[in-house]
Amino acid sequence: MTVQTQKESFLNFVNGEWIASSSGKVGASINPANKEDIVGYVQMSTKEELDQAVVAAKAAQQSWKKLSGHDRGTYLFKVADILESRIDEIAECMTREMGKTLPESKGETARGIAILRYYAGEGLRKVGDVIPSTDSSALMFTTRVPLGVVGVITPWNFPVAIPIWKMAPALIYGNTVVLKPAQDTAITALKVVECFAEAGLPAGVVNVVTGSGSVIGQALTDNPDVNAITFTGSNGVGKRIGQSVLARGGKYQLEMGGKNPVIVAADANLDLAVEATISGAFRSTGQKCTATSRVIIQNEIYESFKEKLLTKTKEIRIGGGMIEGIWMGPCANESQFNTVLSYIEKGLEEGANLLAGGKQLTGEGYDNGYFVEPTIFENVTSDMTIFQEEVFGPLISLIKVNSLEEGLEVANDVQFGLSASIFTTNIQKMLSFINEMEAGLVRINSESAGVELQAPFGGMKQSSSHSREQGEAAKEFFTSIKTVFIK
Ligand code: TAP
Repeated sequence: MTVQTQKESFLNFVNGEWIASSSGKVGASINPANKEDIVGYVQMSTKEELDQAVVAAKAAQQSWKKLSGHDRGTYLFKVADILESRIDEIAECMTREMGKTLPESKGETARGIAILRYYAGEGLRKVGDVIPSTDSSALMFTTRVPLGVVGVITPWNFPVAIPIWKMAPALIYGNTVVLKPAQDTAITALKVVECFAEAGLPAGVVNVVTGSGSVIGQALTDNPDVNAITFTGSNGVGKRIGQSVLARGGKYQLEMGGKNPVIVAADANLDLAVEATISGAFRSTGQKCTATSRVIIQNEIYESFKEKLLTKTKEIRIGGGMIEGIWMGPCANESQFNTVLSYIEKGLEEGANLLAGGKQLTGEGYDNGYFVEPTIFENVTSDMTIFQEEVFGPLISLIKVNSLEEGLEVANDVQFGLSASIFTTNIQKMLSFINEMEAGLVRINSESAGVELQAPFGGMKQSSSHSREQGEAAKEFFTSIKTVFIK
């Protein structure tokens, strides 16, 4: 994001008002499919504005927590309706800011609407249990109370769904929110907050402050009045946030990277496995934390799988996400684009064999954007960088194995454990995979990417702070349990 001084820009939302930053500086949000297209400008805010937002959220929480779950849910239903009425506009903004194709952006926005409705309904569901006391004349039960002010720090890859899947549960359980969205897709996130504003939530309940992670994200993390931080993003940033919040006694939740494997067993339906590998690896240009990045194939079917995969990969239509029929867009920003190219370089240097792609796309429709070919390596070993590190781009590694046991060993031989899938028709292999795979999400005969909003989501190992988001699991993070004893 380039910093400039510009008056016409999107504003912060603090204490129910849209305000400019005192810095007088704004950052331009650039379309990664066409660098000449500036989507708009957002505030490069200072710590001062962030602190104001926290003060507003803290004050508003006192009355917000006193509303019934039903009443808070009524607001969320309203936000969902407003977002639904703006789905085309917000999806277009997302495609321009982030690069994913328009159908994907619409799908993500529809998902945001469904999440809002799911948590609106949570306002009427149970929040505790009756536990038998040893004292027969007493009543003992648990209830749940809000944490207070929740700081929400989000990445650029799902600029509608991730802020919503954090804010909606935070709000329904009686917390107030200060959102710090990724600068690269801040306009899309601001449009989501406009929906909350239009729904008439009381001032201070939802606030958003844009600016760089190192200034605004850090200030949110360090503010002692922020009772909890929920973060999705890279491992490096996540771990630093966790340490800071822990040091001041706050609660935190970190959802971070993945290096997700797909195992293709000898008995797999190969057409299904190929289709799911391509979708898991290259949709959203590989920029999903659950994207497939390692494909582990039993040797009996290695050559036929590879041939089918290469044929299908050649059919992928790449271009600007607004163009009809385009299946894969650009990398979301310049830094991601350079990262992907440097991992390709690393793969070649370390001796992997390039089977497809490997280059920046050039020519008409490509020269102004961050387009990289879908890239496939083979002869990749576990000591190579592209085997171990998250690329977050359209790059996969093929690895040949002799058995399912070896496949599982290879699949688990990384520091991450977010999602994994297997293609097999054998129930015994499915069960071994379910039992042995070290991942928070295991999928059978389905791509590694894919999360349902009513089910818990999160990773093992270095992929998360071992908490879960979404579905009922969100209650664990966004509330505290209070045990009540009445005599
Ligand atoms: P990050 O660079 O970690 O950024 C994530 C957020 O943290 C952004 O809002 C960023 O702000 C902010 N931030 C940066 N430095 C900060 C600091 N010192 N203190 C507080 N906040 C700070 O990640 P990204 O590049 O946006 O996203 C890609 C990564 O997210 C990938 O590694 C991917 O695996 C991960 N991801 C994980 C999941 C799940 S659910 N596990 C889902 C999606 C993405 P600015 O961008 O404005 O600087």
